[in-house]
Formats: sequence, structure tokens, C-alpha cells
Amino acid sequence: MTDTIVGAEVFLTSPGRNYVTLRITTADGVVGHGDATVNGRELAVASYLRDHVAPLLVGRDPARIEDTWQYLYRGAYWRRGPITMAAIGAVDVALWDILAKRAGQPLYQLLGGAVRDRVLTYTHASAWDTSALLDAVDARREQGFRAVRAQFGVPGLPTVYGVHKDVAAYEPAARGAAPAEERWDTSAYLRHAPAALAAVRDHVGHELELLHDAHHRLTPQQAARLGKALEPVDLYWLEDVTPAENQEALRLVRQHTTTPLAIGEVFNTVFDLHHLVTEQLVDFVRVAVVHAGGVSHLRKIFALAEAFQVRGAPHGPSDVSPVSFGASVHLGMSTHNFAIQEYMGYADLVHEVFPHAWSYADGYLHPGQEPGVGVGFDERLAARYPYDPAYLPVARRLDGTLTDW
Ligand code: KDG
Ligand code: MG
Repeated sequence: MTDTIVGAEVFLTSPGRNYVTLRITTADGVVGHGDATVNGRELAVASYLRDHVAPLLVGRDPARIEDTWQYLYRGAYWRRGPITMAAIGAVDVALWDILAKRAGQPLYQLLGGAVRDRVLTYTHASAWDTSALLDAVDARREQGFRAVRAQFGVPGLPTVYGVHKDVAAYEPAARGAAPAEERWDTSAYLRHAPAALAAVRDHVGHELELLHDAHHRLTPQQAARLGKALEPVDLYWLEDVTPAENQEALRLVRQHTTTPLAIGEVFNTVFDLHHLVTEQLVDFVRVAVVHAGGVSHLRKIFALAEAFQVRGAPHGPSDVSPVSFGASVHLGMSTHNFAIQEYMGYADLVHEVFPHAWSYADGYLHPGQEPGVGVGFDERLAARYPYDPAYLPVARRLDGTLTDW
């Protein structure tokens, strides 16, 4: 029986950080949720959805998920990019949510069913000094995590993105009308990183998977040197070593190191990574459901990757809302080459605004058995926390030049 979309509403809320949520309602009263959060550009994607997409959805059959995806992607003329793809992603996840609810099944059952019992996850540990970092990693191990991303301060720099001097937890975006400015010194980082990560490996032994994120700041040659220096540390992966636009850059890195490479959290379509995958220049692709056109497109990316023994490992910071995070866990449950899901965690209030069936236990995630994606949206609670501008910092080199992120 055919249903019809009768409403598409966009909500901006800031329960500790900003989220853009799409709610699609059908004539039969089925409600689906999607996440369209683009960190620091939330208003742009909200307008894209409200002004250009929502009016096109009303009257459509919610079950025509692929056709709606193609309509929004090809029909816009202007394709790709984070805003467009996040907007399409929100629609896509909301429609999968509706379809799975109508089927009375958790989403992963519609994606082919479970290929595993639970989805491996990693979280973050960061601290300025090495001794504090070891404590932070231990605290994560005590929470059951089997894989931890370790980030640390750099001697000589006053701040480093993602690493706080006084608190273990960090929030990537800071409130305010403009981004904070930090300093960056790649040479100092390269001198310090191998020893810092070796100290973590010595401390934890070889049971724990260790990851590290270079946040796109190295040249290919610097990245190759770092990868080589880190081989004895036996990283699960080294992430975002070079700026992501240039896929060729990874070839040089690859030629010089066997350290596994992960990339892709800022990518939006398969076209951003097809050379990386087909030429096996990376080991993991990190595209998120929200930023890459939803479940439909990410499935295609992972299918391409599967043919080349590259694995999926989606971005999962606190700026990916629990809605698309939940959708990602469903994908993880049903996708054979899905390796691991990043789980940075959320403030208590975020869990309240987005009550969810997915859960964390003992180093793994499970999407839960609720029909649909299994993530709700408490509109009334959300309305108490209106949008509040917040930005990631930018960084300049010691001579003042703006650096890659
Ligand atoms: O919005 C971008 C941040 O979430 C990002 O910097 C976090 O690099 C990140 C990661 O791997 O989670
Ligand atoms: Mg990252």
C-alpha cells in the first residue's frame, strides 16, 4: 500500500552542541528522522533543507528511497559538497527509518540482516603530557574499549586541536561568533609523535588497538616519514595524514610505510575516494552517513571498497547526531567490510534529546531491535536549547600562514 509524505520539518537545537534534525511525516502517521549536521555550517544546511528540499518531498511516496535520492542529487544540477550531501543524507536516513518502521524491523534487517553480533568501536583518549595520556587511555580501557585513539600535546605549542591541558574530555567546537585561532608547528609534532605513541604502546601492551589522527596537516613526505617511524607502534590506523582533496598524495605515503592509513571524514561522495579505494592507497574509509548522502550512498561506497579489501570505519564525533550515528551502527551490523565505528560519546543531554535504541557495552555497539533506526527526537526538550553559534578552531603556522586543518 502506498503512503505519502505530508510533512518535512527541520529543527536546529543545541543541547551542548548544535544539531540539525529533519523529521518527515507520512499520511499514515509514520515519522522518520534524519541528521543533517555540518559542524560550523548548521544554518546553511538547515536552509538548504527547509527552502529547497522540504517543499519537493511533500506528496512523494516515502518508499521510493533511491528515486528520491537520485532526484535530489541529479535534479539539483549542483552536485556534491557537504551541504548538499548532508541534506540528501538526512532525507535518505529519514526515509529508511520510515520504511523499516513500516516493516516493523530494525533497519539492519532491511540492509541484508546481521553479518556480526555487535560492532567494534573506538573512542578518544587525549592529554597534554604523556603520563596523563597513559591515565586517559587506562580510563578508556576500564570502560571496556578495545580500541583507543590517542592524541597528545606538542612541546613548544600553547594548544593543540583536540587536546586539553586540564580536562580529559574535549569538545571540538567552541561557542562564539568566530573560530578561535591556534598555532601549529609540524616539525615539533613530528619530533614528538613517535615517542608519545611508543610510550602508549609500551604501557598498554599489544592487546589494545591504538589509533592516531594527524588532522590533515602533513605533506606526503612528512606523512611517509611519520608512518615509517610509527611502524613499531603497530597502529590500527594513522588517520588523515594529508589534506583530503588530493587522492594522489596518498600514493607516496603508501610506498613508504606499512602503517595502515585511514581517511575520508570530510568526503561526501564516492568520487572523493574512488582512486584511493581502487588503487588500494588506504586501508579504511571514514565517510559518515550524515556527510555522504545517507545510508544509500555510504552502502555503495562500502560496496566499492569491499571489492578492493578496503574497510569502512565511519566518522563518529559528537557533531554527528545520535540519529545518523544510529544509522551507521545499523550499517555496521549488516556490512561485511565494516571494520569499526568511532564513538566519541555524547553529553547526557544529547542522549535525552535523542532517545535511542543503540547501545554501547564492553567495547562494542549494537543498533538495538526497535523498528526503524531506533532514534527519537524530543522536540519540546530540544526547543529549550536553541542554536548557539560554535566553530572549530583554525590553526596558523609559526609564521602566521593558515595551515590545513
Ligand atoms: O567536525 C570535525 C570534528 O568532529 C573532527 O575534527 C573530529 O577528526 C575528528 C575525528 O576523527 O573524530
Ligand atoms: Mg579525524
